[in-house]
Amino acid sequence: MLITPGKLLAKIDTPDDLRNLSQTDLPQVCAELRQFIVDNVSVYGGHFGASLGVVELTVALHYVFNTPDDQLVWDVGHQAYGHKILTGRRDIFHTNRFYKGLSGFPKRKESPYDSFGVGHSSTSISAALGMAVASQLQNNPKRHHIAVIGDGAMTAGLAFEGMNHAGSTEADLLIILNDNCMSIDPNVGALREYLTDITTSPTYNKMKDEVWNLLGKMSNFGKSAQDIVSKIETGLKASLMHQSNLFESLHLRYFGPIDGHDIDHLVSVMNDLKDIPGPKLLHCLTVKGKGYGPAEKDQTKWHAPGLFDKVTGEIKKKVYDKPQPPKYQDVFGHTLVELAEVNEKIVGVTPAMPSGSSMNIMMKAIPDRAFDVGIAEQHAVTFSAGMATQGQVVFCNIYSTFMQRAYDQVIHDVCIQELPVIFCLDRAGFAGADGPTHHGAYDLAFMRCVPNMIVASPMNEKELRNLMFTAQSDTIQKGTQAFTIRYPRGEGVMPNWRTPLEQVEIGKGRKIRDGKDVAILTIGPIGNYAVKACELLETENIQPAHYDMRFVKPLDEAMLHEIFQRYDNVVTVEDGCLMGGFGSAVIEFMTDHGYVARVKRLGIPDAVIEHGEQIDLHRECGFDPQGIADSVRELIYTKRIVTA
Ligand SMILES: Cc1ncc(C[n+]2csc(CCOP(=O)(O)OP(=O)(O)O)c2C)c(N)n1
Repeated sequence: MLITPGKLLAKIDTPDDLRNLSQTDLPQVCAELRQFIVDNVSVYGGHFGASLGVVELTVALHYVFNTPDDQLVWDVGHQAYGHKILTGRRDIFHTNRFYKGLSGFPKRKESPYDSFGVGHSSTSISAALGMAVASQLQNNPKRHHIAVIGDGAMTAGLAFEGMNHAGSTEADLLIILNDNCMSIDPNVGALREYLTDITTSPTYNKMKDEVWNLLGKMSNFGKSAQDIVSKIETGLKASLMHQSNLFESLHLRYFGPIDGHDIDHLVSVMNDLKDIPGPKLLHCLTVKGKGYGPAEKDQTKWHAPGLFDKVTGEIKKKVYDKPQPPKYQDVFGHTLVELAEVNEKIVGVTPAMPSGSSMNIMMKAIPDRAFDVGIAEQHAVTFSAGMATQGQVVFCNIYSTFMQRAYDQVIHDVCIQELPVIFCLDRAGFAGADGPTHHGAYDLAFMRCVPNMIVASPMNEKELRNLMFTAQSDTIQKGTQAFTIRYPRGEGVMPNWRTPLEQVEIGKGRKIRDGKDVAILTIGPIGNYAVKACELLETENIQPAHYDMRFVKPLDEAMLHEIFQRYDNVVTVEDGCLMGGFGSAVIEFMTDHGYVARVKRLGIPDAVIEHGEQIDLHRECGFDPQGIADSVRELIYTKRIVTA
């Protein structure tokens, strides 16, 4: 179903077309853009509320600035649908997030208007500052550089690192703080309180009006922008602002807060700011989900709602005639509460993903022992380490991809200090439609090489529960090792998943089936594909054995001895990078113990794998059930190369 754009939007093929319109047309453009996003996302899915909230900002930015020469960097990028639609991708927008279609995030390869690839938060200030400094070095003083960052993304250390540096430069950098008081869940922490204070403080608002009056006079009297700015600084902002405005203290000129939905005002303010040199911040107040009632009301649910009926606002849910397996994240959330009710030392930590990780279940059930620390993965890990030093049993849940940010903390603050923090890595393996910025491809490789770290992945819900149960037990908590449990996005395989909790022996795998022609070794839920592959192969009279190794570290050495003594053909399967991952660990074992076998490793190759349904990506990489079966056949039927 093709979505028809409104009259004005239909004529905007590039921002030049937008810039050729009269300013009085812009409210209409905004209305049509908003409608186009609603029409598309309701039918094809994707992120929703964030893009609706920045419609006016998007139109104003492309109207005022000379994109793509001026560099516009979106933080996270989940709010950039309007930007994509205005920058030549309107007619293929229905492919957004589909396999081989448009990326759900700005991506440098996709368009010259996507000045920086994003997906992880809080990169925009550093990236735009880098661009601004490069423009200075290249003697290009006319180019503008704009970072659009949400109040959620602003909570990360990286954003502050960028501002700290920016404030010491004369770079032409405009930071637009898109303040909607929301992360995916309600934003948390002292910064949020601070932003609310500025927004509601009569002193600030009076000052803001005076600042804008002066800026208004700038054009009337034709004074140079620099003069005006220094007047503002000395006259109005000097004492109070410098002392108490966070951004001013970092030497960023602070403007706002202004209504981020008033397109006329946005255009005139941005035009004024173009003439003000140096690093500056414009604080815009917006509403996530703006213009679509249900999304304004329940902003977390409408962050990425799935398909919905745009007229009734009803989110479409698949209907099944029998009970379905739960999502792994929900098994985590419920099991955590079950464990925490018995073990009072248990605490939960999430960096800004209460609903995404289902930590919200514990936040609701036992609020004083579950912490959302904001988008701050590094802090989440070190904070967990700190609690572990005091004997708390910490479940720190971080998406595999976001854990990449906290690697030093894992090594330095947890493992070197022998602290038994439990890391639950959600969205491990291919993340699906979110694409390469979100794939949890590297965790097995980067976790297994760290000393004092156990690395496991459950093949199903029961295994996840048992691993969690084991990790919080005294066996682990009185020891010196951290414990990583990684599991994927989406549903498991067991509708009846509330199984009794049982201790798992560390480093012990499970033989799923015996065989004679080949041994298939798997780690995690991808093992369920191997089960299907074995069924396929059996019909062809091939007898595969299947081992769910359960632990990548420590490996089940007894099991591996058995495997290499009995099988000449071995296939390893992992939903993770081949380099340094599970298959590599198996080969290391093989050579270390002098075994010789033909080993085929299946997993994610040394390439950026784009977005798509998980199964499409598994197929692309050759480890869907068919791909596993193909590899087994190839291994068995290809003649062994014997060197003399
Ligand atoms: C490093 C990192 N951690 C977590 C996320 C997951 N995430 C995506 S959007 C988002 C909320 C961002 O909030 P904000 O910046 O205020 O933007 P809004 O959605 O409110 O427009 C989060 C936590 C991420 N993209 N990157």
